[in-house]
Amino acid sequence: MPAGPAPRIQVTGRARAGKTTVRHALSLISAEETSAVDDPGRPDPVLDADLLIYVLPGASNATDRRILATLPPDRTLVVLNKADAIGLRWADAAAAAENHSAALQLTVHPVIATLAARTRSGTVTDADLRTLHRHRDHPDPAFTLAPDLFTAPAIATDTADRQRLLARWPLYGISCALIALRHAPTLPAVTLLQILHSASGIDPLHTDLHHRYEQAATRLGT
Ligand SMILES: Nc1nc2c(ncn2[C@@H]2O[C@H](COP(=O)(O)OP(=O)(O)OP(=O)(O)O)[C@@H](O)[C@H]2O)c(=O)[nH]1
Ligand SMILES: [Mg+2]
Repeated sequence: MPAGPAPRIQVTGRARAGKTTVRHALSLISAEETSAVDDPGRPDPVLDADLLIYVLPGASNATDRRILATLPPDRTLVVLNKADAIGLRWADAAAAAENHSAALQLTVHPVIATLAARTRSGTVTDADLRTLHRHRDHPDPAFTLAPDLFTAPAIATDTADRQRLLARWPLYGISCALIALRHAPTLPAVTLLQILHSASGIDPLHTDLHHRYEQAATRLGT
């Protein structure tokens, strides 16, 4: 490791973009979450850290583009968060991230921070697995489109189990797990957890962050 102070990291973006969730998903205990860049009552936060993580909530607007244009490209990572809400499948989120990368001239990583925050600290329990298996061959594909459809009492008698599952896992993760178990019913819990972790998109972001962190540390140490 290079000598010198540890690089400072700021996590920024609009209100409710997912700054806190992204920070947890990356286990960035020491990173600072700034005030929202679109808070009308406050001046823009001072973005002067060694490394900046800019969180977009599934889309960018004029405020995002205005701020991003002022940030140093070599110190800025852009997260296209809430990728589960972009289009119908992961490919749609990946395409949206590529479009944002081209428009912003910055690398943009599609991520589902809520799922990544769960997979990094959680486990798939036996109870989770039992509930998932019970619904793995559910005939109605719309079942996992909305929380109230997933927990509808009319579906089966295990409403409380489905509510418990939904309290533990974001709906996108449940949907991925059901598809995985439908194709491979004998999947063990640890493998299912790995699949969900991969599905969150967090690993490429984490790798890029690690790389940028090393570069920032080198800059500080020299
Ligand atoms: N669908 C979806 N929702 C998400 C995701 N990440 C965060 N959210 C939700 O977005 C809302 C805001 O998340 P936070 O992490 O609190 O966002 P924030 O930018 O820290 O919000 P403020 O600090 O209040 O500005 C919460 O309801 C999260 O559960 C995601 O990947 N997908
Ligand atoms: Mg927050």
